[in-house]
Amino acid sequence: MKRKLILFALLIMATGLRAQTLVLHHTDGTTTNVELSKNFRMDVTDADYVITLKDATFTFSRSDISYFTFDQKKGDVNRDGDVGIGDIVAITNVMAGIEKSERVLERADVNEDGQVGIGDIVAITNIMAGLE
Ligand SMILES: [Ca+2]
Ligand SMILES: [Ca+2]
Repeated sequence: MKRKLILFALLIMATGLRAQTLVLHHTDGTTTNVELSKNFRMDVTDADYVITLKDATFTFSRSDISYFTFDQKKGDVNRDGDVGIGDIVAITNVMAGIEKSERVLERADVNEDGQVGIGDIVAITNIMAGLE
């Protein structure tokens, strides 16, 4: 069992940085979401932020942007962009003490009760079932 969990942990480490959403907060209070691919770059020119993805380029005027944040789907513990079985495995790894990263621990507390436990797995299954 433990060996299996370690393999899962390695798999999660390999895929954990995949999909993420960059949220651009405009000076007028609106936001734009850009789904980032694994390899993206952002260039800052005198006038613009230029975000280059695998198959697209976005240009935003620097004077229109207040700040950036990264958005994260509730329950997407392993940050692959979806809520699924991999997130349950990630929570199990936290519960087993295999995963100790602060940031993963934070994301693993899906029901926000301050602990990582069976309640978070229930929360994930509820999200998967469309109940939450
Ligand atoms: Ca996930
Ligand atoms: Ca919890």
